[in-house]
Amino acid sequence: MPDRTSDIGNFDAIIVGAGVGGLYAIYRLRKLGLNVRVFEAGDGVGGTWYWNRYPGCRCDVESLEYSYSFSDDLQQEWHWPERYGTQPEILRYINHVADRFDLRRDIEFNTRVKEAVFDSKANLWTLKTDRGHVATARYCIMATGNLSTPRKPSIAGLENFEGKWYHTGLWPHEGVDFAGLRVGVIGTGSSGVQSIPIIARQAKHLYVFQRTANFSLPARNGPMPPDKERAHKAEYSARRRAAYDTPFGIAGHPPPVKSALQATEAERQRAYEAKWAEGGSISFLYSYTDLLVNRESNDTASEFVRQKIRATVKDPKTAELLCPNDHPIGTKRLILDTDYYETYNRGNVTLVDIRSKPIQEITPTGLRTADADYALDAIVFATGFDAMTGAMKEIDIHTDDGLSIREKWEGGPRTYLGIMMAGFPNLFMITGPQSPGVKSQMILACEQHVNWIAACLQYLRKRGLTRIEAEQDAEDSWIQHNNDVADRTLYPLANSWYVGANIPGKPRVFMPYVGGVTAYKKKCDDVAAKGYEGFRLSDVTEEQLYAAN
Ligand code: N01
Repeated sequence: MPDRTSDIGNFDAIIVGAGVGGLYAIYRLRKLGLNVRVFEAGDGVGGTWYWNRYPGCRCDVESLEYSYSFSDDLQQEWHWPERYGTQPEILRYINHVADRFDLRRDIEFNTRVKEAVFDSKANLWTLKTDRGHVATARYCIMATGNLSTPRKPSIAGLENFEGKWYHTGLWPHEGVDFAGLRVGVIGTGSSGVQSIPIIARQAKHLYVFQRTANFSLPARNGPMPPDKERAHKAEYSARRRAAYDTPFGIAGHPPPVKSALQATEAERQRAYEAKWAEGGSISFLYSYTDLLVNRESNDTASEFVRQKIRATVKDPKTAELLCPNDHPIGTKRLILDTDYYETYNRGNVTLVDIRSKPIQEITPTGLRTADADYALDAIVFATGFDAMTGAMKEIDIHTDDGLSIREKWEGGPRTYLGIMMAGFPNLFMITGPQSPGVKSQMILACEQHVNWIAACLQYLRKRGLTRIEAEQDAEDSWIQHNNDVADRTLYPLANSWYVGANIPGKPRVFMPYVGGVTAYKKKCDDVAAKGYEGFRLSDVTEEQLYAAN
């Protein structure tokens, strides 16, 4: 373990992050015969599933879909015990993948990359870590994740709090026992909504501090039916291929055929009831063709869910506070829950509206809002992440001519395809901003990017080329296209992390690509087929000669 600067050598590629994307990148790049090294901040693999160990943490995409497709043996032999994987199950699966494909030997754990600098003459990236490593590589692949920079709000007084506090995204590995405690949960996004029912069952009293109500649907989780698993596995390859022909990268949901406004009120109720009973967010949003593009259509679905909340939560005042009214359903990540709304019928749970009565400070013994004091033994921040750009900006990424990511992205992220950026040669991102990653099945998104990058590196090698860089024009038009597509939808109406609204001061820019997985993959494939259209490919020695003359 280096305790001062130590040069650990030169690699063909350095990968930052050993989550789902980073691990698959090791596998693919090794197959090309490349010499890779990975730096990972945690002491284990898994990325988001390594850090988010809060009670109730579970994937909102079904297990048979949310898994790697690159090895048929792997997908056939792995058994998912439930419809939706729990965090421990998914982490066990990722660890299994790391072992089965012998991926750990290239990973440097407990090591956070602090700086990455590109030397344009040597055509090399140099990375420095918090443990003093210095390593160089021709290619650098950022597999740093989209929801990997936890953020808690700066609330005065936290340092004097005598109880314990936690962030859902940085949960203690040994777990937390809330039995007998007065607990406050701040935040009602996916993490809050998943953890609240579990914490409520343990705590003496739970106070939920809600600023904005979110839409949540029942997950209808349950044991995996053996016949479903068998049938799915029998046609796994076809299903994986079919997933690329869907907007969200998830197969098995027949696409809707008409507008919500073409259906009668009674028809709509029947359709929404069926989806509500079935569980799942994609199927619900797939009820009609226009729920995410037409406000009037969306209102019918939003109101259906509000009625469900009113019918579930016994106290009418609490029910009304839980009814989202500031954004169309689906324009923020649609949450899947188990017993979330039911939890507010418990005697030991209180919903506190901090929109009308904001938190003023944390006191040594609890939390003070504009109109009351709450005595608390523990506080849980379920307050989210500096999403999509946070992890990249935490690393000082720059080139030797002075261009830095922090400056380039000052007004919001700028990328070509969410894979590369003009001005940063040989620097790839896995599921970067302006790609559909977070709006799709993440493992499929990671595999698609890694496959694209691997094919690109192979293409370069075959032609004796050593440098690839996005062209400025291509980047500008991709961003314009992203914005045009987003502006045709209802997404920008929500104050979501998709637009950075949860981080004070973050520029309001719509970051994910919402044109759908099918269109996006086609674009990536076309770009490659046209010899990497929109990228400048070169042999650095030619550039050096050019520069020298
Ligand atoms: O974070 P969030 P998350 N004072 O940003 C509130 C994925 N994920 O960790 O809406 C008071 O969604 C904030 O309020 P507001 C999934 O993609 C997936 O829950 O800003 N409250 C909001 O209620 C998800 O979307 C899974 O007004 C403050 C909450 O904190 C993404 O991760 C599970 C506040 C933050 O919600 C992020 O989810 C978990 C403040 N100063 C996560 N600041 C599954 O697969 C923020 N809040 C199921």
